[in-house]
Amino acid sequence: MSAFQMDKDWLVFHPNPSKPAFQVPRGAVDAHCHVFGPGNIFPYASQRKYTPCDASAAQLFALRDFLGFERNVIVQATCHGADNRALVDALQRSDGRARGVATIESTVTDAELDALDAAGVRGVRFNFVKRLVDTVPHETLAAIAARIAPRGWHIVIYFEAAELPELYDFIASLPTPVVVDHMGRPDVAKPVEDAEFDLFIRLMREHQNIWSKVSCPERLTKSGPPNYEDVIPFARRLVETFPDRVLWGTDWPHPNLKSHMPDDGRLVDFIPRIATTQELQRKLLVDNPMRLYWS
Ligand code: 0GY
Repeated sequence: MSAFQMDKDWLVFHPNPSKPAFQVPRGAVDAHCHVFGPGNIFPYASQRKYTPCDASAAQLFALRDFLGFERNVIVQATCHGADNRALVDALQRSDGRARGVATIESTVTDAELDALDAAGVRGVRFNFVKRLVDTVPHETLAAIAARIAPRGWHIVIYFEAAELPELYDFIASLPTPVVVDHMGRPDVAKPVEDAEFDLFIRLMREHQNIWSKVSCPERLTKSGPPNYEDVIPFARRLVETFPDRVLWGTDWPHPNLKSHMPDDGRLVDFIPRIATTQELQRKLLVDNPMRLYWS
């Protein structure tokens, strides 16, 4: 029994996903997923914008094994604010098979950063999605970036495509590798050659330190499951233009989806449709995440 009541319209992750038809390459990394609570051990943050269902490290690792993945990158979810205890606990239970991306405040001490690093944290997340977080000034984020850069950590950024023009210079100024969540959330109703997505392509072309997750067809689609046809051209364009700077993740347990809950097995079957050769698949699932998180 959780100490928290999940939101009334919360969709719980799929209870029994299907076995993927696509066999991921040996050593594959699910490079975007979360743990939630459990709330009776790791309480949700008071400033959270949603209350999820619990989704434990044990459940995440069971899904990892079921889908055929070897490793996870666990990204701190906004419902835990800057309290990274659930994340750290999951990393410590992973036997070195998970790395983490934390949320930190500018008041964080060096000793706290050391402890996060020892647990397996390799990056911090800057979130600009207004329904998820309160705004943090760019100067504060720049100060955090300066603190983590010497450690060899990187920055994961979450924003929506309409915000990119005003964030462009800030993102371009960051001194570390930068990983953009979910392709910068393009509006997939627009053509893949639209000026909006072109701007994101330009950002990556002009800045070799910027990477993209080609994740979340279930979040971006307007045509819907199970095929997510409308998302394919966007993801393929990134995979084929920047094969060495793309990552893929399930986004389990899929926070804040309202239209449907994906079958995680079918999400894995999406991979060969966006990375159409074995070489592209190996880079996306193994070489790129290993370079960023395990070297
Ligand atoms: C995602 C997407 C979402 C939520 C979060 O940390 C979070 O709360 O990332 C979202 O609601 O779009 O990547 O999990």
